[in-house]
Amino acid sequence: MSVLQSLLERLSIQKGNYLVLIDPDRKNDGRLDDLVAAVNESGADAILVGGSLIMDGGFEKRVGIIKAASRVPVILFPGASNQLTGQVDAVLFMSLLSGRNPQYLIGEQVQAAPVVKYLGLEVIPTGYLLMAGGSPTAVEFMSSSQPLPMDKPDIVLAHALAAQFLGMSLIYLEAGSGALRSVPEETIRYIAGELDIPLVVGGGIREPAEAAGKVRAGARFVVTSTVLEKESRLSTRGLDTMRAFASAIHEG
Ligand code: 1GP
Repeated sequence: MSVLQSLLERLSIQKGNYLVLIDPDRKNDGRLDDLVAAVNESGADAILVGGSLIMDGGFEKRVGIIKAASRVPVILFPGASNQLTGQVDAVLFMSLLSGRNPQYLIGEQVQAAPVVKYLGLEVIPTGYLLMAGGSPTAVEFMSSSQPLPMDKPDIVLAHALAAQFLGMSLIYLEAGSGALRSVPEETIRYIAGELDIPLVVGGGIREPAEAAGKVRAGARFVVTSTVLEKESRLSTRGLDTMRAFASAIHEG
């Protein structure tokens, strides 16, 4: 069974899936084993790996460490086509549909497609919509694209529907890593009510209760990263945080 199918099947026993995003950049060197051990213990459903910018040549090595230690599926969430690796179970094959930069709409995908085929990776077509989360984000800067206004739900809906009609399997509503404002529940409710495909929501989610609110509003996948990076080494408290997110998201 595919990774996406197995995650979607979990939705018959839980309200939402919890995806822990690990940035395989040098800042996480030395704590990957602890992070993945916490994921394994916490009940989180899958790991996303990727980042907007990798500051050294250790990406592939770190993804290998994550994959070797993980007991849950590892899904690549690439910032660009140069982040492709075979050491994952699937790849979010994304188009940054909120922007109008052809490089991230189709250019990177053309570069990536033959490599993805060669690696034999499971592909999860994903419409990636960057929303204005209150501060300029790494994605916005790196992709030279404008985010969608949070307070214009019809604009967001039009993009989400376009993504669905283009055949995407998922829509990712992204407020940006460390966003001041996460995607509001009313926006999620509005979009989820009109769409036939599952919504992934991430960016700026700091509390388990906030994550549960996203699920009740209609998100089927919730992503966190920054909130877990606060722990310098992943202490018991870090594991407790991850567990609290997992159960809040599962229970909705
Ligand atoms: C970023 O949505 C993710 O792509 C996670 O955001 O780091 O704010 O949790 P945070």
